[in-house]
Amino acid sequence: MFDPNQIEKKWIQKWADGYVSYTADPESTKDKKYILVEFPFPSGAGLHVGHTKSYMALDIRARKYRMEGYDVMYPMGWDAFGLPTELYALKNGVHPREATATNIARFKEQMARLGVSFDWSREVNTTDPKYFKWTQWIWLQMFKEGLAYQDSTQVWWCEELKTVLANEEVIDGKSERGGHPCERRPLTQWMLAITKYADRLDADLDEVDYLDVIKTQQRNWIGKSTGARVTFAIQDSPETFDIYTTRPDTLMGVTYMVLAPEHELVSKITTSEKQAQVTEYIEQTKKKSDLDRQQQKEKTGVFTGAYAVHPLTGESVPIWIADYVLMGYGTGAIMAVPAHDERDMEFAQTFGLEIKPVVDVPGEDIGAKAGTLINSGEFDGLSVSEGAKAIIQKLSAAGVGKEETQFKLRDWVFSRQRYWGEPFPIVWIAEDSYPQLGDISEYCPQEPVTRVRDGKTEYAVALHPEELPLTLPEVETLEPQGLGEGPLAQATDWINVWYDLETGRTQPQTEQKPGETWVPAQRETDTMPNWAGSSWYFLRYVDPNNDQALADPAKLADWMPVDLYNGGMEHVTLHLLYSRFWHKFLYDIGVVPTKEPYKRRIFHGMILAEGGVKMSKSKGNTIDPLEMCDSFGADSLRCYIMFMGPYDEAIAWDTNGLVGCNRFLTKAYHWVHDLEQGSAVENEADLDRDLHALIKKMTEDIDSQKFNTCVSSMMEFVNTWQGTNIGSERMKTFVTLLAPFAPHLTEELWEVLGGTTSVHMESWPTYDESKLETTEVDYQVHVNGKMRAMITVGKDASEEEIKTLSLEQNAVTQHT
Ligand code: ANZ
Repeated sequence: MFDPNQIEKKWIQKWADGYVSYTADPESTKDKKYILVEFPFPSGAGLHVGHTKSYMALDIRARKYRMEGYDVMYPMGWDAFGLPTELYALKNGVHPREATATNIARFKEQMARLGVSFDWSREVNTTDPKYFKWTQWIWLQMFKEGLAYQDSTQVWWCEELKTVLANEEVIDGKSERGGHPCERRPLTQWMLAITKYADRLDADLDEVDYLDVIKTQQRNWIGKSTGARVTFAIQDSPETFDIYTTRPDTLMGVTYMVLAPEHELVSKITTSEKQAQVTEYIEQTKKKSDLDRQQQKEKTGVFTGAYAVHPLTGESVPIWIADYVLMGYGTGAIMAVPAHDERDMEFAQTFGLEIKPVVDVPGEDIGAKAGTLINSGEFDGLSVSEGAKAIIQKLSAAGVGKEETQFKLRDWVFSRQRYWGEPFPIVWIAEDSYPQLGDISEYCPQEPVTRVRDGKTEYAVALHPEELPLTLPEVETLEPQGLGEGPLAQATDWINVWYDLETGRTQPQTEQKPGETWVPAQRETDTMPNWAGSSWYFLRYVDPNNDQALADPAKLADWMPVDLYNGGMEHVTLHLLYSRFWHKFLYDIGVVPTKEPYKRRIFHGMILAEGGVKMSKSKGNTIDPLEMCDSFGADSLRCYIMFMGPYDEAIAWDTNGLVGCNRFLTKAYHWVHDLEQGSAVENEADLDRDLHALIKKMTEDIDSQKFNTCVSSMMEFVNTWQGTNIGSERMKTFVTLLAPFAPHLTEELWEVLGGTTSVHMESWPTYDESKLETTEVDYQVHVNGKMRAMITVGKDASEEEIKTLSLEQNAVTQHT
């Protein structure tokens, strides 16, 4: 009887005892393949079925590469800092470190049940000080190069809770905890200047092999656009303001202007009778995030009472404020062309503003960038692109406009007012100490980073590299401390240190001042966001225990770039972009050998609940992969998850399908065990053709993630040939093909077939092209237009032979 649990238990134990090794061999001269799957956040909920899909799929790829003779690295680790652990710890009164350790242990135990060939010798954990030492080190290099700076950004603030909240903690403007009202407030934070890399992050996408949808996501997020900056004067005022437009060709269709409510000009130009309304509107805007503002269908706004002067016609154009214009993009001000922009159209219709068409667009789409200019005076008759050129030329001659490239990408808000993250490896020192810094300028960026505390300017200075890792202090409570400071603000003994201006070393202030060159300093109480540790983890797998460098350059040269990277569709924008940015920075400072971290990036489609809806705990429709392993075996689960459908599509769970895969493996099990008793194969050529076709199909389809067709082809082969004695050599070939999909069962079958070493160390079968050729042909025999019989003849049969055979058929003779 096929008992998957017993077989799987047996092989898990044998593997643990060293029967097979998945450790990438540092000494190997074989060609290398680096297969990477996103490392999980070890949540309290344990492994879910979505995780298993990608681990299993890339496991199949890793196993096949090994069988093809590559030295394969397929590592795993833990993305373990972050808000969910902190909130969980807060709720349950445990330390986040403990919660993390427990969850990792659980995840690891669960993963061991899936038959995935991870190289555990390379395990990394972002919360391990030996790891985050290097996260801090990388940030420090960015700080010194001037890429880390401080700026004020809008954050969610909850007055009731006296704390900053993360986006995830605010739902419809209310705090998730307690449902208190929240509003946007400015807060000074650490930023990373990713925009300095915007152009390269866009352009270098040409050099990588990502799925098209992924490249598009990256490009959209970076949002490179070309257009013009145009300066508008304000009537009866010395003030001017700039707008950014991607459609300079529509300049003659401008009927009103809009400033973002936060625009600095608003307070200067608003007329006294409009003041109250404008102030009220600005207050309302504070309650909305940028995303809300972009997505809302209804347009709102207020007239400021002021007018701008059209730069070409001199006409006066009313200036409004409206929240659909964002402060963070372009110049925070627009020229509105309702005839050719949907948002402007909605706004103009709401407030009864003029709509003036200036492009004769060819179709229905008013915003189409095509057609000829109309109602545009001297520009009439020009195409939109000629029009744009001519208008920019005219503006530029008058000194009020020029061509401009813009990116949607914003600098990265890189601090959190939270506990469970990496501390920043700097200290703040007061301005009176700063002039003495001359000789340690290597600890400061050229452009110093400053903040103002108690009316005094303070300077951020780097810690000496040997001060790393800077670990987290113990704190009384994880509750935020109010006024925008995180839980670290309580750790005064940790915060207040002596800083040596000569060496960048620190000593706690609880000890005596160590010497002349030591000045009082404060540690930073913000921590890094969860994205930090995941922005470079793939580099650490290459050399996880190195304490001299984040990884040995020779090893990086051996392994980088990652050959194949898989993750969820939800990570193909931010995580992918952030890690590409860090990698490019590390390339620029000579730490990594390649411009791009990943050669190929793919994603897996979601597994939906039965009925095609999203799985969620609250709906109680989740599938526990471990339960499925217990009931059907990990091998059946693996085959089923691969069999469900195209890898990148979202597909609904169906337990019947899992039962079917279990049946397939049961058949294979019995066939191998009863091979000798099987009936003789009648036509060897047919058998070989099927077997070699299967090898070819699987060789090609695994490489292109068509795992579902691999499983169905194997099923077809078993259905056709089971019960026959195909001979042990051919059976060994079949078992080898099945091995990446059903790693436990195939070990067992391999043993039954006489194998004494692991099937996973066998070579991947190759097919013989000549065996694929069909040796026989089927013909229909028709008599007076009706098909009466089928005959099979050798493919080289002569016409005469075919005729003779046809006439021998009973069904044929009866009708002639
Ligand atoms: C006039 C115009 C006419 C526009 C037209 C579009 C169509 P993308 O392509 O996304 O870069 N815009 C500029 N700054 C903005 C801001 N801070 N908030 C909201 N909208 C802003 O979009 C650029 C276009 O979005 C710009 O071109 C501007 O509207 C608007 F037929 O100017 B356009």
